[in-house]
Amino acid sequence: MKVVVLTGAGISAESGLPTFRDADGLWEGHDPMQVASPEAFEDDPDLVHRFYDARRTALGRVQPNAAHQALARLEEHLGGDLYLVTQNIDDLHERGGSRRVHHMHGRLRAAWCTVCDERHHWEDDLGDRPPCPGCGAEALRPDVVWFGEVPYGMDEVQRALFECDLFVAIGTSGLVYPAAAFVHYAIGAGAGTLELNLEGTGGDFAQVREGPATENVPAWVEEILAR
Ligand code: BV8
Repeated sequence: MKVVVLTGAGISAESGLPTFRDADGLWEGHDPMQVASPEAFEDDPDLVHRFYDARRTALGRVQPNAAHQALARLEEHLGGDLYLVTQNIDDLHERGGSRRVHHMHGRLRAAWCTVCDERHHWEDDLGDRPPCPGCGAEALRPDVVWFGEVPYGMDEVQRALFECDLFVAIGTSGLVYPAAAFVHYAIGAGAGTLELNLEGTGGDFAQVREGPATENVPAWVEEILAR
């Protein structure tokens, strides 16, 4: 059985990382377009660096949770029949044991040089304009996909969706495209669809299970492993 799993901020919420839209969410006080768009970076790079430097620091203080760890067990069991794509820029899937994770919106612990186009693993701040380790230019930006930018590896994602038998969305509000359209690609491919979320988002899923990810995801994975 070929399975595609899409995750969003909700899977990392119980690790202590705020989501975007929940009450005290990341967008609280920030208009997303003010901190997550190339125009914003052009207008006020200090504000944008402060936003991502703070998230990179917070990421250093949290650990993966039972939902991340359960998906790593599912990868062990399904091997290449599992395609895990995340909107999250945190590295909790990898720290939870998943080896193949596609970050369609980029990574917080990576810096991208806008002069030599190289990407570098990065755990420190970028606000103080450190030089690019490759070319020395002070032109590093967070390696994240901002609004209006093309998500990474969409061809590979679309191929996985067209070939899957089951599509599962975990902890995502389904408000940001193209990720929000994946369920429709899967339905178009004749696949089953399942949503695991704190509360249903009203999307076109055949099955919805409400509740915290750290309960619903391990329970669902145990069912697949027991088949
Ligand atoms: C693009 C990186 C062209 C940075 C992010 C069509 C219609 C309308 C608009 C558009 C459209 N197509 C494009 C657009 C424009 C735009 C868009 O979608 N705008 C929205 C606002 C309407 N999209 C773009 O600009 C995209 N680019 O389209 O390029 C293109 C497209 C395809 C092919 C070629 C070219 C780029 C979008 C990427 C922007 N970057 N992140 C950063 O992280 O700072 S988006 C960012 O917001 C996240 O990555 C994520 O994608 C989104 C947040 O959503 P979620 O992860 O779902 O989080 P949220 O807080 O909303 O929800 C959390 C959910 O979890 C809730 O449902 C909650 O109930 C649940 N939950 C909470 N706790 C728990 C839980 N569930 C379980 N357990 C818990 N404990």
